[in-house]
Amino acid sequence: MRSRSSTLARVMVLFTLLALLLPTGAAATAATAPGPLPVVTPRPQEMSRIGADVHVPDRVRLVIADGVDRPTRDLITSVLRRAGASRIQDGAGPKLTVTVGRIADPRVVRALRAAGGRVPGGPLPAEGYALAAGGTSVALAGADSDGVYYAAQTLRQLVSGHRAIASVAVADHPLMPLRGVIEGFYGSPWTHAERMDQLAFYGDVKMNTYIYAPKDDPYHREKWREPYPAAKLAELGELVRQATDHHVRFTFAVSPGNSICYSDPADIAALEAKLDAVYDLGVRSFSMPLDDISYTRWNCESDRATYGDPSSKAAAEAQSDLLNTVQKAYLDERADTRPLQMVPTEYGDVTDTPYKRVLRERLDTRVEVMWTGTDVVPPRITVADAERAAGVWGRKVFVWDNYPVNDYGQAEGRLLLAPYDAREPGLHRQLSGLVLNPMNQAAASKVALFGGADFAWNDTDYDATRTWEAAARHLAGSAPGTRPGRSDGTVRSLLAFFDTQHLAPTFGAEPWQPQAPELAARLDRFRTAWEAGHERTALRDLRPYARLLAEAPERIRAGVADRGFVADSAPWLEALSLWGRAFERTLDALGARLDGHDADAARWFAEAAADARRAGEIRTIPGETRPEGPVRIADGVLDTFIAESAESAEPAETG
Ligand code: 14T
Repeated sequence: MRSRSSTLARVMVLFTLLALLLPTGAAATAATAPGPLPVVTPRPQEMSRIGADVHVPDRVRLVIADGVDRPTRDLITSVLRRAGASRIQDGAGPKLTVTVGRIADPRVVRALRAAGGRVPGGPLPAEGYALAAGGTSVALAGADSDGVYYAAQTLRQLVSGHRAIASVAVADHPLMPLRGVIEGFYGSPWTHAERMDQLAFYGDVKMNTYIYAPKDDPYHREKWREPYPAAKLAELGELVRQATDHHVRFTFAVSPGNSICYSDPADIAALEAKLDAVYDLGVRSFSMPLDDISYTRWNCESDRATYGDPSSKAAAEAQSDLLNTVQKAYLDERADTRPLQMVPTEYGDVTDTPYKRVLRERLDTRVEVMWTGTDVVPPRITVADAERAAGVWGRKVFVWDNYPVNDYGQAEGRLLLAPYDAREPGLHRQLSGLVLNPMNQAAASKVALFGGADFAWNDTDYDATRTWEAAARHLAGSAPGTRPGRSDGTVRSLLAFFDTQHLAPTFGAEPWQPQAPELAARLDRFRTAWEAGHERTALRDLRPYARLLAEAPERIRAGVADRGFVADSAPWLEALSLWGRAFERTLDALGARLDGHDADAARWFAEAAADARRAGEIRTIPGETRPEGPVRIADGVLDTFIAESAESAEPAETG
């Protein structure tokens, strides 16, 4: 990130120099010359500058062609208002015209040309769009209604300040057809309000899939035969509408594997009744996860009679029969339904087994098979692994990525706030899609989900750091009309906080992302300088970061627009205040000792130790996460530094 901002600084210096050197007319042009490309997340396939920013006047003409839905129109209207337009009309007159519609519409194509955009040679891929903003025209052209919505989501990110839209031409489409989130963790399911907020967020980051599969919703798993009570069903209905409004497919999952009798028609009927109830609410995507069940025992005698003695192979036969029936007898009978999705009982490896062979050969090829990568919580997902997975499952697989889920022991006391990382570019060629399994803390999960959305849309150009910073800016938000840059302090505080929650565990002892890499690097530099005899320089250089950490909680509480994030992080922020103070006190103590003020040093080391002890007593919010425990802040990095500094001050032992 450092190299990028210095490049930017150099470009800006260059423009200033040009402006000074050129004659006045040209200098005026140079002063408003095209700036750097705006950051749009997910990163578009193609984006280039056309010219200077498009001016947004008071009155704007908005031309809405056929095939644009109300949510898209509302989004565009609110974007234009935020950009400074106070009157949006459909008649001629205003100096800026915004045209929105399908690429198949000649009127929209003309507008695209007028705005300086390139008209794509071939047809746009599904969900794709072209956008251009230049001169006095802005045009948004979608391949389909999703594409138009995504064009509007891009436009939202092009508003570069009051009354300005970045002048760019964009040609864009997703590389993975299925992109999103599976609420598939153990422990307290998300609340209704959290889900409503998430669905809107998915639309913002161009995710199109939300799979409803909370392990601890009894009606999803243990009591799968029982219908949802009326109040729950009403909530599901509201979620389906919210999903539709944000171009997300609400995918309903039911997991009968713990008790189903595959050969009992009554159980098949119970399953169909379960699907029917949500089909009536508008659900058209369904999933039947068969993970975390025993496949070496039957739940009824008739399965033994039908499939023989229990075995993984017999289970695969029974499972394929069930899923094929749901696909053919249920889904194929209903218009607009998507292919069934499933999670196999063997979901975390690529070893060919009798179970996988049966599913590969017997399961309807349209059924989407999920796969978690080569471990349940995979330190990396490679193209080679995905190729093998596609081989053993006989189709492209659908990744269920267990990041940033924190429902297992190794994640105790942690928020997982590292960037989405270590998934290999090029995966889209082997995958039908990618969904992330998030944390119980819904809003805090957005840091990783932001990255997952970016990767699923455009894995080839994915940059973990770029998307991490964009996530921080998104969470920080900014009130309409505030000057850009006003939230810089909040964003820096967020990134410093994320760094203290960077460790990404696995089911084993080795984490796949290290703890607090930024802080660790700064402490390393400190130690090197200290040992080289530059103690005062070392202290001076480290101080601002200690300050940043100590102040981050208050800045985050005061400045982050996403209040859910602040609520989710509450115990961690509380602990970080104490750890930050302990950090600063430690530096005070080291300085005092250098100055020969040993009494002050001793007092400050003791204060630091007391703060660290108190911080260690702060626990996760009861009932919120599955493993509950003391919250951890940059553990193994900051605690080590504080302890080692105090130890180094202890009088040397005399022997
Ligand atoms: F179906 C799967 F793809 C999957 O990952 N299932 C669960 C999931 O619900 C859970 O959130 C995730 C992380 O803990 O891992 C799976 O659950 C397990 C897997 C294990 F190997 C729970 C315990 C295990 F030992």
